[in-house]
Amino acid sequence: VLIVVIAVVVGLVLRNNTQQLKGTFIDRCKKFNVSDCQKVWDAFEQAYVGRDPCEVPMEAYDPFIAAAPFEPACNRMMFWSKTKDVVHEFTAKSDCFVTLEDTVLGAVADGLTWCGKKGSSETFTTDCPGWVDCVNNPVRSFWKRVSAAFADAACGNVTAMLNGSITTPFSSQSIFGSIELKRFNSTRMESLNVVMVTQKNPVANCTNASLKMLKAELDNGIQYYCKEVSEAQLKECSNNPQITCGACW
Ligand code: N1C
Repeated sequence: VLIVVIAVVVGLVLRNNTQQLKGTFIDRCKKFNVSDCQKVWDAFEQAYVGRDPCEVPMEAYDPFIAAAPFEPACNRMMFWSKTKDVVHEFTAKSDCFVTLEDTVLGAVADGLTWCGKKGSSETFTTDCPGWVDCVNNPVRSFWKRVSAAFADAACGNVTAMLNGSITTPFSSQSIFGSIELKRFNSTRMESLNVVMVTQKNPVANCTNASLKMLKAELDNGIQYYCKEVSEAQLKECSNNPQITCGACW
């Protein structure tokens, strides 16, 4: 028994970064009933392994997009900017809305950090470039590429949650502003419904100047709406799934 225990402990210690990240990735992938998660992992890994971690463009993830099965959920797609926690607290409790992280495309990597190194076949999870250290880092390029795929699929009435507690709820430099909004297409989409999430003393509402830029960037033919919803109201809705889907705002 002791020998087995020692062997297991040594095995765990030797388990390297590649295997840890891969384990998490594959476990999450399997929750989506994907038939070949190894294939999805291989496509993901080839984007950055053996490369300089500042030289991974978003196109490097094209094979990953091709390998990961993804079906759009018309009228239920939820985009967001600077509201990650609020959005997920809200969507976790019901199946009314689907964020990118609720699909296999986003779920496999949510909250993770990874990169490769020139001349190595390993995946590293520490000492990787941060979001702003260089533009073409593996994590940032990943989110750009999967966000583009998610937005390309946007159909029907689409929702976006923005943060009414900051002075500029819409930023053209965010992934929402620079990638997703630009790919919304009026042949598939009816409307964009902005939900401005406010706290007790809102800093911004639907009349905020930054929203003019959003409207200007929106494809002609897509209806634009904006509604202010308090965080308290959102909480109430998510605790009451019947009203969450249809009549929360
Ligand atoms: O730059 P943002 O917001 O506008 O990006 C949010 C936008 C959403 O609509 C998502 O579809 O882009 C997509 N997206 C994610 O799904 C996602 N999950 C985790 C973008 N970024 C995502 N992250 C991490 O959040 C990412 O690693 C980066 O650090 C933030 C970007 O969030 P933001 O600036 O609030």
